[in-house]
Amino acid sequence: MATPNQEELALALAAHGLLLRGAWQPEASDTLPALPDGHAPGAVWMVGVVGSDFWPHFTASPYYQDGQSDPLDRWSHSIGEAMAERFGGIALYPFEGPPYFPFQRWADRAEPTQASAMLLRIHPEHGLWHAYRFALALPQGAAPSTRTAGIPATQPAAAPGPWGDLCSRCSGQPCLQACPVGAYTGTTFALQSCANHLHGNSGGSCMQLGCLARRACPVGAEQRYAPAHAAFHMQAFAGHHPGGKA
Ligand code: B12
Ligand code: SF4
Ligand code: SF4
Repeated sequence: MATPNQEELALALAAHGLLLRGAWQPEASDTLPALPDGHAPGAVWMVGVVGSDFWPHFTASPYYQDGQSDPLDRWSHSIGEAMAERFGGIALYPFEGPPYFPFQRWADRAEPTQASAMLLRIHPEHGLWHAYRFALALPQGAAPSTRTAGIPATQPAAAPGPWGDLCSRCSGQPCLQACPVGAYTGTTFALQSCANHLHGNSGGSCMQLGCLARRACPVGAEQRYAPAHAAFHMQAFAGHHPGGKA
């Protein structure tokens, strides 16, 4: 099996509207599963989306159209498995768990993401408008040429303080003011208050255009999700979190 280079991987993913989001080199403490040949992975490549570029690819797929549950996870899984087989590795998914793989900590080892006041990872260019679909653990030799090599697994995810510098320097921190039910405090997220709002009569704006707090963030604003894409995530989120007692 030929070891893929970064360009090959990026090209294969681009056919699905997916992006290579950098890579990192695992250490024994990462306790990743072994590769099909029994060896430990030599590199883990993060695969995800930025903005809504992948949306037309996904909506054209049978997974979006078949009416079954969790279409985006099933779409991601089908591509992840195909890529893993093609490149002699294994695919690891953010949505399989608990226990979950620490995708946000992995992201910090692969690209310049940092903890935000919204707990999501924020990227200096993409802002909050990005997410991970899977990671590919590949053999030794598939070494990353993007940022990453050698960042230790034990390095704290966020520095300095509770958030990275983007949020610490952000004037007025509008994300913390924008939620109609104050679900974000900067260090916590009140899931049930959010769910109650989404299921109530006044939840329409969040449901149709996406989270008002997330939309208030000025970083990477041009990457905000398209309305149909945002509504899809909100429907999935509300579907998994019924309204009830706060
Ligand atoms: C469970 C889960 C949730 C839960 C709880 C989230 C939580 N913060 O605990 C709920 C249902 C609330 C949730 C909601 C959402 N989630 Co969520 N969620 C997950 C999931 C599946 C597992 C998280 C986990 O437990 N990981 C295991 C731990 C060990 O991993 P970790 O990397 O160390 O992550 C933790 C730390 O980084 C820590 N953390 C993050 N920031 C900070 C900051 C400080 C200072 C500290 C101390 C810790 C800390 O919180 C993380 C979770 O515990 C992840 C996918 C994944 N596998 O990580 C998505 C994930 C975190 N969610 C994601 C998203 C987008 C959302 C939503 C916007 C919904 C949506 N799909 O549109 C909302 C936003 C709510 C919010 N602000 O967190 C994305 C975030 C992408 C990004 N830009 O960072 C992820 C990575 C999924 C993905 N496919 O990309 N989520
Ligand atoms: S609005 Fe400001 S504080 Fe909130 S996530 Fe964006 S940069 Fe961070
Ligand atoms: S989706 Fe709406 S209610 Fe939920 S946290 Fe975002 S702004 Fe608040």
